Amino acid sequence: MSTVLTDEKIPNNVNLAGDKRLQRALEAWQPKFIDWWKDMGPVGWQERDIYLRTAISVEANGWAHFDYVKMPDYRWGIFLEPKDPNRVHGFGDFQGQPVWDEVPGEFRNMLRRLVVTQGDTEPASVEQQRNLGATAPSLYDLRNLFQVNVEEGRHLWAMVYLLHTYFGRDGREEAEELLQRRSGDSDKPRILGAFNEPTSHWLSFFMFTMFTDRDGKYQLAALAESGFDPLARTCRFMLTEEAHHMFVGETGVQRVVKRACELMKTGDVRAQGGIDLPTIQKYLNLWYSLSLDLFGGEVSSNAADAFAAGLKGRYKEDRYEEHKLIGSHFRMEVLEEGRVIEKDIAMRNALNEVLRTEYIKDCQRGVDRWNKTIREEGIDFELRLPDHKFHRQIGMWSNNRFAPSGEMLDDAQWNARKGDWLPNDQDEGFIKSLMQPVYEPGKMASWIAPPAKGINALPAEFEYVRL
Ligand code: BYC
Ligand code: FE
Ligand code: FE
Repeated sequence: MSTVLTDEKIPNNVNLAGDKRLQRALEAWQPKFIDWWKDMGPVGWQERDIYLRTAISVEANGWAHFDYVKMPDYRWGIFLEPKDPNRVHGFGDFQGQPVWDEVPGEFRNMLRRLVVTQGDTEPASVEQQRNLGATAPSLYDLRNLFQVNVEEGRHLWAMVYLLHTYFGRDGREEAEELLQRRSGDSDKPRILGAFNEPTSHWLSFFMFTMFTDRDGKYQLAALAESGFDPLARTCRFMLTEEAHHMFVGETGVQRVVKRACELMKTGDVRAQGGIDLPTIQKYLNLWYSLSLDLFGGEVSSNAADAFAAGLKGRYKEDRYEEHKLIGSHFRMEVLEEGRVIEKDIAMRNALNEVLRTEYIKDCQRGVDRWNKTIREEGIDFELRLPDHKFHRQIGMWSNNRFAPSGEMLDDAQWNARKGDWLPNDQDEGFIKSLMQPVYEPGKMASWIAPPAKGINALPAEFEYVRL
């Protein structure tokens, strides 16, 4: 089960060769994926050798292989964690019963919607990032961008495998549509809000991989609990790769912050070609709030239904004692008669908020590490996560205005202040003016500090992309 036949057209550990129909269907989808990759994937660089990691199995040590590869030749494969034959539903109405290897008819639509929504984000992010190769601050960063891109491509494969294998003709149609929607397109946009936002420069890229990929971590973790076993097994392996995406984001921002602090000691940060801390705070506010929206409404019957059906659990269900959640409540902020109050909400309906709350704690840990860097540089400044009600476009808070402090504002107050809290055209113009490519091995752009170490124990001046 865990052996990988890398000489197959589609590397996999699911014995694709043993199911000729499925193999043919996926081999028919493969050239469409490659066409999409060439049309909508990274602009330029497709013919270059990039030092990339490729998943070759699910063995804890040895799952990844590092070597130079041209991106269109990347071996996108299908890898599921090995099956545990004794696994039972860990939560919901079916708790304790054996997990499912087929899709139960009554939950088919709900499950398909979850798989399609998850799948849609993967190519969307590649589309959002496609132009960044023109302005990378170093070869190290350029390589990391492409690493993230090819792995999001593999995550798309993971969801397409589920669609083709378990959802028949509808699944095949959905798999086609995943290659047809386009990030930011007004006619056929990607499904979720944040995945239609432009990621037009590297500061946004780092914020995206810090905050938006972290939504990926939490959503994948919730789906990794699924009683639909193939979904759980595929998400578990995807999480292994996800860790690197968040590393790219967290350390990317940390290096920008470090550089800002260094430049503060010798004069005006912007004048010296750096990104000042207040501007970094604005992009933090933007991408954090966009990413909070990805958890859905605060009170959600969809979330309750998915939990009841055993399809989507909480972050690390094992940490909890009780897994049915009937009669329990979650205390949270709600909007009632125009006022923010605390209230007990039936737990199953509050599960989007429960997951978002875990996510917020994780984001805070990252921000704490950035603040540690600032302190170590001897600078008196603190980056902050804005309140969860700030700048929301989905859910209960989306019809009102809130300051980063959480204070409710009227439209006039909001309009007067929003340029202090979110990037304005000037900020965007300034950041873009800094985005000049640096493609000499080991060299860095003016606005970012070098990484603490290279990739795969290689030195920072390694030629991560061959010119
Ligand atoms: N934008 O009951 P509600 C990743 C819709 S990221 C637009 O409040 P629900 C990655 C919702 O669809 C992880 N629409 O929410 C990261 C529904 O529409 P319908 C991606 C939104 O359903 C970086 C209506 O509002 N994975 O992997 O409980 C790079 C009411 O919905 C949004 C998943 O999302 C939004 N933000 O929860 C690459 C996991 N939010 O049906 C990859 C699968 C809500 O009434 N998805 N709506 O037309 C889910 O679990 C759920 O669909 C959501 C929404 C958590 C997204
Ligand atoms: Fe992903
Ligand atoms: Fe990711």
